[in-house]
Amino acid sequence: MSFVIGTAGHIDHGKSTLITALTGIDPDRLAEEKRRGMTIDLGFAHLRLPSGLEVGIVDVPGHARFIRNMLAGTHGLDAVMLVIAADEGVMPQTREHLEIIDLLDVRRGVVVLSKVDLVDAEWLELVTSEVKAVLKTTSLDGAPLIPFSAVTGQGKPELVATLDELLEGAASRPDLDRPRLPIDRVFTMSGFGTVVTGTLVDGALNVGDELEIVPAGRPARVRGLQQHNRSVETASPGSRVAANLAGVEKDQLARGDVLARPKTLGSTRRVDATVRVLESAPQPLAHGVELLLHTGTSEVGCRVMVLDGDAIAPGRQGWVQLYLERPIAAAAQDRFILRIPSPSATIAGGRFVDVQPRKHARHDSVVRETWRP
Ligand SMILES: Nc1nc2c(ncn2[C@@H]2O[C@H](COP(=O)(O)OP(=O)(O)OP(=O)(O)O)[C@@H](O)[C@H]2O)c(=O)[nH]1
Ligand SMILES: [Mg+2]
Repeated sequence: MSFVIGTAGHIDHGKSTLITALTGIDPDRLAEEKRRGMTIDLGFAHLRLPSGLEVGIVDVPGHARFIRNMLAGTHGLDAVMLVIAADEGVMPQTREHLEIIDLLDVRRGVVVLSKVDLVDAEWLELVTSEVKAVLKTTSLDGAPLIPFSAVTGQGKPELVATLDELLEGAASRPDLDRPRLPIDRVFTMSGFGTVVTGTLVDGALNVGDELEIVPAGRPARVRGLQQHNRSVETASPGSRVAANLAGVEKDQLARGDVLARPKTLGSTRRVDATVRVLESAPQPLAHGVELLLHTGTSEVGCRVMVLDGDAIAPGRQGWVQLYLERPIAAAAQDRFILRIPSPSATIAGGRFVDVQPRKHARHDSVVRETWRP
């Protein structure tokens, strides 16, 4: 059994430093990241917890400009570590990442109050109550808060024990015998060729599997598999996977593509979905608006058709049909986020209900009647 934990939180609050403190692995691998001292793209590490459980860790950037990378790293998470610097407290991307976690319905999480070496007890108390209040209306309400310092090591044993407790009751990801690997990284390794990485869901992958790249429809064969830097014959759902592929070049693949068994995963340009608009949304979700849709590791422009009314107000839920700019791999029940491209803001999120729907007329009563819970 293996699980995937992600980080979340505002820029410079200590996410990557925390991962290094926990695992000994620096998740910032790009030269530009090292030079600028900030995360730009996703980083990966792994950890064996005291229980023996192996977890993959995904580190995300906090900078608002790289939110699309954060979104690609936040699919398939079993738990999240929301990192909030004790000296700064709740900041804009603390809130935005928390909203995304909430919309994606990640329910297991821990808040790491980092940099506690920089504050006194009185200040820590103030920040703690601020954080508890902000969590209240989200899926992380009541999550444990752990004061932590990468400088003194304070909080590290408690955090590791808490991660074990969070995952103790977690069921492993379902094996639907329909493996999907939404790709988050593509690179070449000399002597091996094309390698892709991702968080595997819905089924296992085996060395030798003949797969299809969706939506392009191109075939690829699994030449080798790695989990946590070890070669394996089979990778199980719910784990971080690196797959060495034969029959496909690096430039024929990109983040957002999905590896699946041939003809098991459709691609689509139209989806029916249920959405919830954020209380903090800068505008209602209006009929006809053009937004960015993020699901799995993919990002695509879309036009929103509101099916019950002209707009869905902040804080409300409703039904929509989304028209996508280009086909993406999608399955019913997949979660997604909708963002306003400019000025960039998260507005809503939800779940696909039907990924091969017919075109609906406005105010289509059939939709409402068949979908109302
Ligand atoms: N004093 C102190 N400094 C810390 C601690 N953790 C991180 N820092 C410092 O805070 C700065 C930012 O840390 P990072 O780990 O890069 O922060 P981040 O959240 O990964 O930032 P982004 O990836 O850009 O969002 C670095 O200079 C760290 O050395 C801590 O516990 N105590
Ligand atoms: Mg970082």
